[in-house]
Amino acid sequence: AGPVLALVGATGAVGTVMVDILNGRKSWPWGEVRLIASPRSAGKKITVRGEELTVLALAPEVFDGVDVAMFDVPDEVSAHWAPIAAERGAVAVDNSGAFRMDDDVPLVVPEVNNDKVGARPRGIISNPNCTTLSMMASLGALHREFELKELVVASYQAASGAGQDGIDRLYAEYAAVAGKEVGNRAGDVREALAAAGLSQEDSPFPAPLALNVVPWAGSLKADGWASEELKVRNEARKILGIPDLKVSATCVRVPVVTTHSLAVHATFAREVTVEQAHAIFAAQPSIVLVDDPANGQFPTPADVVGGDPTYVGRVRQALDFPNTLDFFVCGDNLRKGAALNTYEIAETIAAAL
Ligand code: 11C
Repeated sequence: AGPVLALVGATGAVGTVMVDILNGRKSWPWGEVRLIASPRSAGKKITVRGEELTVLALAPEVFDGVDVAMFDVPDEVSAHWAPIAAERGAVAVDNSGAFRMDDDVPLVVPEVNNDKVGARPRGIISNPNCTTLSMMASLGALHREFELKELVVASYQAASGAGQDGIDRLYAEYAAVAGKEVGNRAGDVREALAAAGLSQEDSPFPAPLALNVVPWAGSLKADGWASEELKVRNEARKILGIPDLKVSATCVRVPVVTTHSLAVHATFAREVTVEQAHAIFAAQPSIVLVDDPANGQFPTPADVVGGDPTYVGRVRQALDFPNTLDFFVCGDNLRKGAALNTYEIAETIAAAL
């Protein structure tokens, strides 16, 4: 028959992309798939590889007989249910932030540290934050050759990082400003949104996102840092295995539906040329190098969304910083940034069963 795969959060923004990934996979090791969601979504029908499945309500018994349970749900749901799945014999692969920094939970990006999948004393493996993930394949590949020492990044994060609510809000804001000449006077975008009945308090973002950029993602932490910025720092250190990596991140939300981008400024122990970096990126199966600015060729979210690889371009040797590269990365935050990486971990586990 083959192992049993469960997907918890099957009806959410990431869960929906996960179903798409399951349907598109060429090789298929699984004998059974169980789709699981909150009682509110239970009973829905979703087709997986030609078979119509009924979404099951989250309950301890649904994990009986499951080999790998993928969780695409909020932190508090994972915190409660992933250990229950593990107790019932499944390996939980969790896309939330609930366990990522726990010493006894591996945090895995297959291109970088797939060797950590086997060491899972709690039966839980974490999937990184989508912003961190979008730059890991490129940084991991460079780190192997040149030893990463310092990392300064600015993110350009899509609305879907905030889930379906974020997508819905961005579309509603676009509709509210469409055809209007706003964005010329402080406050006029807010006024246009209010006139369309969109109150700021109801938004998942702390400021208008249409015709704007918002330097904030996540919750407020000590000394003015946003939780997202600290996740980038802490998760990058753990995945790359560089506990003292110097990291500084500024996370910014932009009016893009899906695909996170990052401007990366990375300093290495050894000199690295653009040609060397190009060769390293081009050799990675999960990276697409798009770097021909003379012909207007560089990665943009609109060209990348819906794809599995991460796209890298604008590779430059920093003029005033030794051993330092600047480059730009785009990755679909719902695919490699979330569902695809989780599924790749699940596949690795299945291969070893
Ligand atoms: C965002 N990266 O774009 C966040 C969403 O830790 O998994 C994912 C949060 C997380 O808002």
